[in-house]
Amino acid sequence: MDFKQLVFSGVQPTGNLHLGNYLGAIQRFVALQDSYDCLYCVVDMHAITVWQDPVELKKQIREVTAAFIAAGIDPKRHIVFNQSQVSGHAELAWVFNCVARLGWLNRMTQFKEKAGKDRENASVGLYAYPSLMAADILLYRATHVPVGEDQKQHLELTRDIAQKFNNDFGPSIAAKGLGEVFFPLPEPLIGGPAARVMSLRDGAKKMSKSDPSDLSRINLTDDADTVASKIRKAKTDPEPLPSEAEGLKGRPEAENLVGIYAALGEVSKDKVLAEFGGGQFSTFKAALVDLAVAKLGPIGGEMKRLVAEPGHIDDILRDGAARARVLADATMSHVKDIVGFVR
Ligand code: AQP
Repeated sequence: MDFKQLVFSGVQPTGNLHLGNYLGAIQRFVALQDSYDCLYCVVDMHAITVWQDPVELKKQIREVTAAFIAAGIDPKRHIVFNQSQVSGHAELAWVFNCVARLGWLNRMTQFKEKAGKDRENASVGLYAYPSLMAADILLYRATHVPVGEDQKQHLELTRDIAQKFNNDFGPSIAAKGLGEVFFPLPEPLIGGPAARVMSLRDGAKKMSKSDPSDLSRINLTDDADTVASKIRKAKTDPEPLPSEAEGLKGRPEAENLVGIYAALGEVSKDKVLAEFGGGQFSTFKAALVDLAVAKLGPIGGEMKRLVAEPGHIDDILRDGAARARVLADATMSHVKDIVGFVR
């Protein structure tokens, strides 16, 4: 069956939006706007799978929305909204909790990392997070999902859930005249030189909102001096930069900084190394500071301006949610019929 090409992706309002979120996700959301109809969601229901202060959560929902708009997402041409305003996400997640198998969820590495040693004390929501993520995407029968490398496994699970739903309910889907399959198997859009941006302090750890060290990440709202100081302090190794990307193997910190430069400058790593290969890190870092400040400065400035007008952001979210609800309600009516609920 041919599905309408549609992009869906989300970002959690869990504070400290950083360069990894920008290069792995938001910058790519912006680029997809000309080729697809897009839904970009502030996934606040995912955020509460770990404790969030209610006052802070509201601020962070508005901050992620501001980042979307400041980066160049057009909320009139596309749909920008927060998840909790569209009840279909929770409804479909429940159906998917009954489709997904315990064994599948047991394999999810993100749960293991986030729950850590205190697994017994993790929320049920954190465990069931991938079912809700599948619901986010499939509620709109989205075909393409731009995400960072860390979300690859969850995307695979989304495809497994879609496939099992299509198989389990195949006769019911056909009996309702809905074709052979109801849900598409969405394609992850992962790639580019910064699909996994690493911590500036440790090339083996991904850059993350929850890293206790602020020096590990560049926040989108950091001012120019802070960006410069974090890049200057970023961990490197004693060798000069290689002349080709191949030479970055086994040098995670160097590879990370070159990848960041390439993604910000929208060029290949080889092109970056053609310019900086053989040189010292200090020269390269100075150029990276200039590029990062030129690219991120206007976004951070615009975010600060937008969050000062919360009423305007709330209007954008309400309008987006109303438009998302129309699509979501259509899917949920079919899902309820397919599953056999009376409505
Ligand atoms: N380091 C990263 N490199 C590339 N992409 C990244 N993403 C996150 N970190 C990196 C991508 O950003 C999008 C939004 O992520 P999220 O906020 O929904 O959740 P996350 O992946 O859990 O982000 P964090 O920063 O690591 O948060 P914490 O510390 O709370 O776990 C996704 O597309 C993600 O792939």
